[in-house]
Amino acid sequence: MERTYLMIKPDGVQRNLIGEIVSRFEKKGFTLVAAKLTTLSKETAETHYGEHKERPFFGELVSFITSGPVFAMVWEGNNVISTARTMMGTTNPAEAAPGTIRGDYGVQVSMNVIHGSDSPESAEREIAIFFKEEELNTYEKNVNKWV
Ligand code: DAT
Ligand code: MG
Repeated sequence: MERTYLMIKPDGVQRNLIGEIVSRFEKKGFTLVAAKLTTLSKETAETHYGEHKERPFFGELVSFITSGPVFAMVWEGNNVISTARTMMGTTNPAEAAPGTIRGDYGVQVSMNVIHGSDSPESAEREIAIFFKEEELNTYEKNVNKWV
């Protein structure tokens, strides 16, 4: 069973999309393992987005992601890392397919509503940045055998 780190960015929080986005992953059948509304420090944001530190948009990215609360979540399920990325849509919302979260709600590449881990390695790293082990709820649902 796989886990991923998903984060509704400040634009998604302020546009009242938390419920809508959580609902999509619930309805898909994935299991919520942990969630909290939190405001990132500059240090946490720079660690989380460390792979992009040489990119020209890094400063803008860090300043945006620390500009207001984010909704940090861990979700569990079969193949949840790549399925969540598919449900999110491509990075640039202008090109993201209708029906995806970014395709339905995003407009600008720098404010694209949601973050999702892109590999098992990044999921493990990102979950550890945002949650302590004891905050991760492990529980069984029979439905996990069906979806
Ligand atoms: P993703 O969030 O789809 O994994 P990424 O890891 O390539 O995309 O980039 C991280 C975030 O950085 C992305 O969600 C939004 C921002 N970003 C990416 N490319 C950008 C660009 N060309 N201009 C401004 N912001 C950008
Ligand atoms: Mg990424």
